[in-house]
Amino acid sequence: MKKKISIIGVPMDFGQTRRGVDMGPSAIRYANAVERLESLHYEVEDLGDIDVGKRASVEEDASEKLKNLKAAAAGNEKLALKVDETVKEGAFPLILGGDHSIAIGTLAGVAKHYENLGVIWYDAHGDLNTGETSPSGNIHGMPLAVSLGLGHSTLTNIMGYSPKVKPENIVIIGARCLDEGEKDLIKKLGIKVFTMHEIDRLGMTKVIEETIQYFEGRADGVHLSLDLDGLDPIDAPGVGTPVIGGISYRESHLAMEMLAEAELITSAEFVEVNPILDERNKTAIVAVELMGSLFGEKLL
Ligand code: 4U7
Ligand code: MN
Ligand code: MN
Ligand code: MN
Repeated sequence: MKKKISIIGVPMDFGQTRRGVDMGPSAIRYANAVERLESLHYEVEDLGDIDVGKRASVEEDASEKLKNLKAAAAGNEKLALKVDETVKEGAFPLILGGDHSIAIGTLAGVAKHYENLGVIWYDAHGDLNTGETSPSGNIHGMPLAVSLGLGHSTLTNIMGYSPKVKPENIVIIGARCLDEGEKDLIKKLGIKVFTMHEIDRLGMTKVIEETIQYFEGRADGVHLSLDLDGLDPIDAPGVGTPVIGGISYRESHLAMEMLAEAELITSAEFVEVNPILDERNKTAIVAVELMGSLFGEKLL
């Protein structure tokens, strides 16, 4: 019997300023996520959406550099508890975003179950900013730093422990837009990054082979945090912070298929799908197709 998959929607848009990403979970469900996974003979339970509460008041927002800090923290606390429950139950947590700030809650809920949780950060960005380095104050640019224990304590202390992940257990894939502070942090902590340069140069096959090898004997579980803006905006236009020159649809499929074959991934999230910015739900459809590959779908 295949492992049960528990789907958790997180209609969060507090981590950035463009509206619409809160509808990401609906768009992904509308693209038949549940049916797709069921067709692969998984037992799928859709737990519905986390109630992320209300956006911060204008006053609260103005008093803090991190935009919507309290609201984002509260939503992530709830998400963390729900994710924790699903892991305890022995199910595979599959989280649908929502902006990428939700990785704070996902990782808080997952990481306490592992000694050495590995993280694949599939993204155009590093999401390694803190209040000090962030050019925008948007929390969706901070979740990886927060999970390393860096940044505002309201975020780093979610679920009452910190850090959630160790720098040597992280692999970033697809980076092509890094802020200066993020570059410094990557160098200082020695975080493994496959930028677009390495993907072009080595090819996705080698990148994923090296990633799998890297986690062998190092991680006792691996979380995949897939920001749809890791893909090229031609293939995934419905995202708030698109960056040209990204990973192709085919390369992404290959990556997911190889991860499925290696049976490496123990939890996953698909984030930053914004149906208002999308073209006929294309980005949500791509997300669901990649989910299919990640869970072992094959043509023949
Ligand atoms: B995403 C940015 F300045 N680095 O911090 C920032 F370029 O979750 C973008 O990866 C963050 O989509 C993008 O605001 C966050 C910016
Ligand atoms: Mn991104
Ligand atoms: Mn991101
Ligand atoms: Mn984005």
